[in-house]
Amino acid sequence: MSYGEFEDIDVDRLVWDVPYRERVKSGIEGRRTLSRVRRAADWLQPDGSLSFATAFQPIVDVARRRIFAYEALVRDLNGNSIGHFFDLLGREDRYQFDHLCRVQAIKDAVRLKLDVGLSLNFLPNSVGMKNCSLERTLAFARQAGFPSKQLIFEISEKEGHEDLDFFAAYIDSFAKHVRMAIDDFGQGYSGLALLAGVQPHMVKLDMALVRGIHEDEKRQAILQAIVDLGRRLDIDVIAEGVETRREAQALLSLGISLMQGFYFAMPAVDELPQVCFKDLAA
Ligand SMILES: [Ca+2]
Repeated sequence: MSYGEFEDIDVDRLVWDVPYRERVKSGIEGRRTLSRVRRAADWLQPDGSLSFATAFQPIVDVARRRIFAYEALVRDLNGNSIGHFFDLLGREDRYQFDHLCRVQAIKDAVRLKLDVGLSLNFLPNSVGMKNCSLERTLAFARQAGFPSKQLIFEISEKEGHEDLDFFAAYIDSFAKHVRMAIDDFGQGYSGLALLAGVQPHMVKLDMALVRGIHEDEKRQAILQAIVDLGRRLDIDVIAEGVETRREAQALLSLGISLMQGFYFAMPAVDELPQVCFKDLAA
């Protein structure tokens, strides 16, 4: 592989040792970072230390008063979201970086002795890509000694599917081996069409459907229908973006027990945030 104008970069400098926010201010810096992503991907085995961080946010089972899983979120070293960084990357690099984030999350989960579910995001169009597919993430988990039964893959609905039939078939076959969730449900590209074609284990309701649910009868009716659908299809429903006790109470009364959001815990870098259950809505 040729790295063109970046050939002269010292491999040791590939370690992302300064917050890359500083480096991606301009397009040129973005391209430089992009190249580092590509090279770091090649260089990752067995232990490339990258300076982005994994933040963990609990997904809580309110009725059972336990933590169901932790979603791994990628953050810079100051704990800030780096969603904008994906936009700076070209197609292949974006999926490579997405894969790197999952690899880092698994490493961190092993180190932090995470013993519940680990929910990992992936961009849907990475499924057929050779070096950043789900298989590769799963293989890394096995290699790292992280049990695949603890893994949950969240399929983002924020990106359109290039081939929905292929995607649905891929997801369906994969769901026989690892738990799958449709992420951002209600916001994204294919929603019900995707749900008609696959059998995920869970759907994660987009926060736009959840926000202010306690005072919005129309959205209550929509969520009730999704909960009923989930029961019929044996799909768990998770509510994201829960920020207040009243939202949590309303969701619980709709039959949604799995919740995630600031009301329960902020995402935290390098630790597994705990939840104080006595303060919850149940
Ligand atoms: Ca997610």
